Amino acid sequence: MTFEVITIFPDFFHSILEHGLLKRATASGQVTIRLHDLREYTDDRHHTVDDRPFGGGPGMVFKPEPLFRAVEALQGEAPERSLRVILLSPQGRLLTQAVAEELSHAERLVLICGRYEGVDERVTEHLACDEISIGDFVMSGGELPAAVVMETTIRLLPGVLGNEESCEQDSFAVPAGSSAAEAQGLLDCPHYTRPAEFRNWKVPEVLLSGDHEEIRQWRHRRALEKTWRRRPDLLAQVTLSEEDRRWLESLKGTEL
Ligand code: 9D3
Repeated sequence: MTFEVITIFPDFFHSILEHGLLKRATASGQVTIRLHDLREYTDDRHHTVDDRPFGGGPGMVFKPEPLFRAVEALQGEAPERSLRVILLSPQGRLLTQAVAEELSHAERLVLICGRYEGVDERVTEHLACDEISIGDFVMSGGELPAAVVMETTIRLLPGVLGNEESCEQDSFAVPAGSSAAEAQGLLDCPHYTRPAEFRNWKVPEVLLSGDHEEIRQWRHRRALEKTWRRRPDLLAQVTLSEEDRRWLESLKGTEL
């Protein structure tokens, strides 16, 4: 899989590409991440990438020409490999695990990182296939969001987390790096490690019991409880068993 990142701050990505998952995925050759400096696709002396908005108002807008030229140059390099062009923007559809899953099937993704007040709408309409936001908060550009999209997508690729053998037909298979709760669409249960007592705070007895069935049930209930309290929106998408329902019923009236 290849990511083509178009940005005015290519250096921004160097440190994240040299650590953890992104480093491993690129070093092993499973993923190629190429950084393209938008200024190299300008044709004026000052390498101008932005201009004042028509109609007036504050701030600057990315000009269309350098972005079109950059994407067309990439397409020209390998015309047989189809490009999926994504604009990172606050107006995009929200990045979710399902969106990342969808992107992980692409062969070659172009990520356009905007800056300033925005990008000329003709880029959105006629160059990008897709517009993605990472959440309802204001950032100052698309670089961190692009890194988030790459990280989320790359960890789903077969083999990247060492989970080649986990087979998709097995609906109980939990992908490497995710918990049983996460696989069911729940928030995770609490985790503890040694010491069993720290500053008078004790680890729940059941986790020290060695009773695996009890532990499984405790974890599942804690995951359900946390999801119910904090993210009831997630609970609406989960299929609950009769026992789950009874457990949640027993929590009602215990709102913290
Ligand atoms: C404060 C300016 N905003 C109102 C006029 C518009 C605006 C333009 C450009 C707000 C943010 C940005 C820069 N952000 C991104 O390019 C961006 C982003 C984000 O801010 N939040 C979540 N996901 C994304 S993806 C790209």
